[in-house]
Amino acid sequence: SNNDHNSDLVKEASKSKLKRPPMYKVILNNDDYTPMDFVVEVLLKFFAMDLEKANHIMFRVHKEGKAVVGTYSSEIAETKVAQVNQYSRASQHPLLCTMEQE
Ligand code: TYC
Repeated sequence: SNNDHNSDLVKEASKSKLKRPPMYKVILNNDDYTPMDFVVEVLLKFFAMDLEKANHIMFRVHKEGKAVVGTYSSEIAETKVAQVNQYSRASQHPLLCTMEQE
């Protein structure tokens, strides 16, 4: 329609200014060694979940191999990944947190 053409032109004219920043999924990965209680502790400590949600996400990772725990800007996602991996290594667990662009 005419109006669709108009909004395409408006979008085209303002492409570089109005593009939203990329968002990143923060992912928790399963392993055979990290205790379930530690994973729940991490989800409570770094992702502001309640105990019920933390248990649900932990079991999803355990059964399916990985799960998205949150979606953030690049800066926040990088900080979450670094915090979780540093805390896990300091606690001598192999728990791995990663990120990928949405
Ligand atoms: N698979 C682990 C176990 O059986 C538990 C676990 C869950 C580990 C989630 C990592 O991200 C993880 N102890």
